[in-house]
Order: sequence, then C-alpha cells, then structure tokens
Amino acid sequence: MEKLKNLKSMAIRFNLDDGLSPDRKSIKRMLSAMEGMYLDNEKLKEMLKDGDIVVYEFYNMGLPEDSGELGFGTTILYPGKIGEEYYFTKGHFHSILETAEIYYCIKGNGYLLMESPEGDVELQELKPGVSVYVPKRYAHRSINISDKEPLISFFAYRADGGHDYKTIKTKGFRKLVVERNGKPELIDNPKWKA
Ligand code: PAN
Ligand code: ZN
Repeated sequence: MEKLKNLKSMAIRFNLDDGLSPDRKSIKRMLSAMEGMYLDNEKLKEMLKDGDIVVYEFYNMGLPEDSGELGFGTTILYPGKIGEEYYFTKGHFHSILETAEIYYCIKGNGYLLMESPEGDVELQELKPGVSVYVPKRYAHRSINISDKEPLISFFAYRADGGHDYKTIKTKGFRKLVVERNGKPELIDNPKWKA
C-alpha cells in the first residue's frame, strides 16, 4: 500500500452527455473574449448587447508543465453562429511547435481545422468515436457545425507544449468554415494577413 502513494495516479470523471467534470473547474471562454476573431465583428458586438454567453469551456488539469507529463481534458464547444461562421475555439500553435496532440470526439459534429506555419491546411471531421491526430507544428481550432448539440472532445498533449494564441489572434487561420445554403463550406479567410 505504501508504494501506491508514490504512483500519483488520478481518476478524473468527464460526463459523456455534457462533457463536464465534477472533479475540476472548467475554464470558460465568453463571447466577449472572442472579439475580433470572427469575420463579422459587428454582429458579435450586437450579440453582446443581449449579454455575454459562454462559447466554449475546457479543462486544464494543472499538472506540472514537464516534458514527461500530459495535459488532458475535455472541450465543450456550444452550438451557434456569428453571421455565417460557426462557433469555434480561438485556436493556437503550441509554443513548442514540435508538439502533437490527440483529440477524441465524444459528442456532436464539427471539424478540426489545422494549419502549419508554411500554410498547409488540414481539415478533419469530428463525430463521436473519431480520434484526430494533430501533427506537430500545426495550429488547431475546433468548429461546431451542429445547430443544437455541443461538440465535445477529449484532448491530450505534452504538458510543456505551451500555447501561442498571438499568431492566430493577429493573423487568423488561412481558411474558415462557414455555413452556405445550409451546409458547411471551407473558404479562404478574406481577412488573413500574410
Ligand atoms: C485544447 C484547447 C481547447 C480550447 O485543450 O486548448 O480546446 O481551445 P483554445 O485553447 O484554442 O482556446 C488544446 O488544443 N490544447 O492544447
Ligand atoms: Zn492544442
């Protein structure tokens, strides 16, 4: 029994219906924190007049940021659109660019949009039971294309990878997923800055 103490294992519960954990507090990304990230920022501002809302929430287990550790948790991305753009997560590169990541979709429907600094774009559909491997060097963003269900995924990556949000915030992704004629479409981002 003594030895068990040193294993420092942990069991964290994530609810399969709502993606939330009763064991940890989630980080909530409000609509107000997404200012300037969607194409139609005027629409976002208009929506904010009716009050702030949670666009997505996710977990940070607070593990030491050591190369041997893993950061993991769920992301719950709620359904909605701003203009013709579906709700998405901010998206980021990892500070250690050579960091890969695993996503495993539990619920909902959407996409994982990925982009390398050289401009290679990858798009993978997320639906329950699908695991997506995000290669090292690729920025990544979740997009929820459902109009009613949250998109829930589990993720894991090296805990010292860090997050670089600045590049995406200032340049954006080269591509966007928008709804046209009731269907998702991948388009060039007219606001993308080289
Ligand atoms: C995920 C994301 C999470 C929230 O845990 O951090 O989905 O998205 P943003 O971080 O882009 O706001 C992950 O990819 N971690 O590395
Ligand atoms: Zn990541």
